[in-house]
Amino acid sequence: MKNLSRCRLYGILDLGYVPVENLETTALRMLDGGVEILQLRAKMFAATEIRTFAERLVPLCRRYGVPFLLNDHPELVPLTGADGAHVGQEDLAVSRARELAGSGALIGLSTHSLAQAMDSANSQPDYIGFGPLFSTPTKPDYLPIGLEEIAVVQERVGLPVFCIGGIKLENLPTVRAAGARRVVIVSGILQADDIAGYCRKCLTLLD
Ligand code: TZP
Ligand code: MG
Repeated sequence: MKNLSRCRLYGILDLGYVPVENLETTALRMLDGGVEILQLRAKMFAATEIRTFAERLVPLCRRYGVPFLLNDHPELVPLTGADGAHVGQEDLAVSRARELAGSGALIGLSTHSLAQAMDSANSQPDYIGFGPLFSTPTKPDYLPIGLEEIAVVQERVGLPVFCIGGIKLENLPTVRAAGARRVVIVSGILQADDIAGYCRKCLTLLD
């Protein structure tokens, strides 16, 4: 499985954008396009349903050697064979998520400011998300934090930093120019006519 520090493009399969019947086909398009981490985000589904979705996605991600993470639900990691879970500032603490997910699981943490990013040194996730950089309908209640702090966060936080929020192919050069090395893209990928092609173009810009 690919080492997180070598991953540049992190895709989230968000069931707010994708009907459940397209779960596997969408995941396969993302994987074919080269996403290097895949997360399932299913905010409006119960844990029992998320468990079955995860069981469907784990073998696909395994085939590509791509880490498969669950948004929230670290307790489902040992039950589904997922590689880890991602928690937000308002969710379970990273340490508790690690206990539930089991040893060796990857735990990611959302951060929304320089202060939260710096504070992640205390909770020791495996990576942080940093954003939203731009306003985004995927997470509408959060204030955009802009591009100014990306470089300093990457410099000071001794973890892989994945910039997130409103990132699309069109603004990726600007995000790169601000210093971002790794990004998470949700709606840009999921709303593309050619998902695999879109991912490939993003990867080229991230090289
Ligand atoms: N966390 C911070 S912004 C965001 C999340 C989950 C949503 C990113 O989605 P999009 O569609 O790429 O803007
Ligand atoms: Mg959460």
